[in-house]
Amino acid sequence: MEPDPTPTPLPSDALTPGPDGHKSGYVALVGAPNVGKSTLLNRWLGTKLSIVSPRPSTTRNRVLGILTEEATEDDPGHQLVLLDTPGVVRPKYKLHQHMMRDVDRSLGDADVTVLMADATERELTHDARQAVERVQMSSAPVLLALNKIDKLGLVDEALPLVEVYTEALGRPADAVVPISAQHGRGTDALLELVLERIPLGPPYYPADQLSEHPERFFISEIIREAVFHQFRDEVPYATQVVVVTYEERPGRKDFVACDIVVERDSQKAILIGKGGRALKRLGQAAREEIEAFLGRGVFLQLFVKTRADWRDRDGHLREYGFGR
Ligand SMILES: Nc1nc2c(ncn2[C@@H]2O[C@H](COP(=O)(O)OP(=O)(O)OP(=O)(O)O)[C@@H](O)[C@H]2O)c(=O)[nH]1
Ligand SMILES: [Mg+2]
Repeated sequence: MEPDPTPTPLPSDALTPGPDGHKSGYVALVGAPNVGKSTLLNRWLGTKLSIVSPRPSTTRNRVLGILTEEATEDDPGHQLVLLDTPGVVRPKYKLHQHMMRDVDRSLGDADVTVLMADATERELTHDARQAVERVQMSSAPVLLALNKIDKLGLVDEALPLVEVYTEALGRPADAVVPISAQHGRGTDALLELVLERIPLGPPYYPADQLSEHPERFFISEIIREAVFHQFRDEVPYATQVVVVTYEERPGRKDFVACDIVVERDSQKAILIGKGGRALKRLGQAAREEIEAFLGRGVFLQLFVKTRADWRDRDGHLREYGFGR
């Protein structure tokens, strides 16, 4: 049997409206690859929802996380729908075009945009400039988050970068906040500034809902993350993971079978490794993460397949969920 996907949002009138003063809205996290968008999403949610790796272009979809603060006597409560997005790049493959569509879609939905930058940089990289250009097309307030300040001796070292961004944006950001998403510095202050700009409104989702993607999505992402950590060069970029079977079995571990798709037989050989050892190690690492995420035991089966140039083939991209 197919486990139920996480429920989709209820129409807001099906939910009890929040008391006066309740706020709700969408927050897009946008920026060049590797600046720490997914790390910030996870930090704010207090849980690992979006995959993270030291290499650029890890995130390939918009990843939605729901941050709910229920009303109390002193606080009317709020619900922020956080949208982690793929790092902005100049599209090289059709896959990238789909990724950039997710960025623009998120910017279109945003009540507030958090434009993230790497505070250790002194000028705009090409990708960062592209990110600014996309952000300029949205009318939402823009908060500039200078991330990775833990790598700076003094926060002031990031000041020249603020000027660079002001010039590129054509105006000052609504606020500039130095943060360390990894260590949790400045992230509460940034959240407060976001919340100040979120409109009044009822919650969109039930209070206990964390996301709206099906469990299958997170399973494939966890395996992709493990590939990013275990393999180098082009392999992680040429890899897509498809959950082929997902069965809950009463009294037994869940059964999950996945295809790991790569573009060339040489990449397939690398993923499998001598005597299947690399694939075994990958399966072990991914299974542990999946079990921690699902909170139950999993029997994981991985198959490696070659689909030439899937990143540029419409049929394959559709099959893997891009372009819907
Ligand atoms: N030192 C330091 N490293 C950070 C911080 N935030 C994120 N990182 C690291 O930066 C790398 C990229 O982080 P991600 O969160 O995957 O970045 P991203 O912006 O989502 O990247 P893409 O999905 O590729 O666009 C990872 O190795 C993180 O651990 C930070 O505040 N300080
Ligand atoms: Mg990311």
